[in-house]
Amino acid sequence: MRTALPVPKRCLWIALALTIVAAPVQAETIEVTIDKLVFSPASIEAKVGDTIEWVNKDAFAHTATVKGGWEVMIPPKASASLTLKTAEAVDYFCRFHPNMKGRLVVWP
Ligand SMILES: [Cu+2]
Repeated sequence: MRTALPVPKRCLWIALALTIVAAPVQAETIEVTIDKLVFSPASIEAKVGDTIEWVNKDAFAHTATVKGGWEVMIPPKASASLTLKTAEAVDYFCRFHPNMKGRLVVWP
């Protein structure tokens, strides 16, 4: 009966190193543009630790507001960001223009 050839230890270390390099756990910044009273994209998915950046191209202020939750004020012609700390699925809106709606799903 034959036995499997032993894999040299060095190969295992190289394989391990490649795995670490190939799959970095890295926070991302996800951009949401606000233009003419519309969040774009309207629906986004992210992970805990990621940052959402809202870029307001309009000449007036908006907010990203979650009822009973967080609120981010986005000044005119400026941007504002929020780093996600909780896994949740929420609908948000602008408190000044309630027809402006967005959805955010945050994965753990
Ligand atoms: Cu608004």
